[in-house]
Amino acid sequence: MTRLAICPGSFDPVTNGHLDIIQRGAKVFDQVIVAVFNNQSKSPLFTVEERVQLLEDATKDLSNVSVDSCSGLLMDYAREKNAQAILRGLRAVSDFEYELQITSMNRKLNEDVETFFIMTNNQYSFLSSSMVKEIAKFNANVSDLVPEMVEKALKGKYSYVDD
Ligand code: COD
Repeated sequence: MTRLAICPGSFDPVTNGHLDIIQRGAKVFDQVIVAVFNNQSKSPLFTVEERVQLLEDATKDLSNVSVDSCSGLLMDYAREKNAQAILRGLRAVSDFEYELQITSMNRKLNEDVETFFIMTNNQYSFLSSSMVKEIAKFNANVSDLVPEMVEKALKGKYSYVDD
């Protein structure tokens, strides 16, 4: 049986923290689908298409990882794909409550899909897409926080020029 995990998120934009989780998940599962959800409540900076493209570029060397976009319920998507697992990252205690809520709701919607958590690498425990956007807006260096394509895309969004 092929073990398929879905790694869902907003990925607005993908960071090295997300990639760490995706890479480690890809070592354990046969196949990983990174699913970009359009979470309107978060007022995204990047369109879903842009987020998918950045993720595709960032994961191009991982042969068992693919990227997709979806709307609707995660558990409906998991059922449609015949996935056995959901893959999420945990950074700090502050993530726990939110993750517990999502996981409990998802389990109520579909008992057959297990959620697996991967503890983030310490080096990325402070890293979030929102923080990256906030500092990129003020032209701070984000090169060790995000893949190169994302750094370029952020520069494009905030339209500042290199010195
Ligand atoms: N290190 C490690 N992991 C990280 C890091 C980091 N630095 N940063 C983020 N992560 C992890 C997050 O913990 C998460 O597991 C994943 O990476 C994606 O993060 P985000 O922030 O891009 O994604 P979220 O939390 O906005 O995703 C929310 C969902 C889209 C999964 C959620 O809203 C959802 O399931 N929506 C679909 C509707 C649905 O089914 N709702 C019912 C369940 S509530």
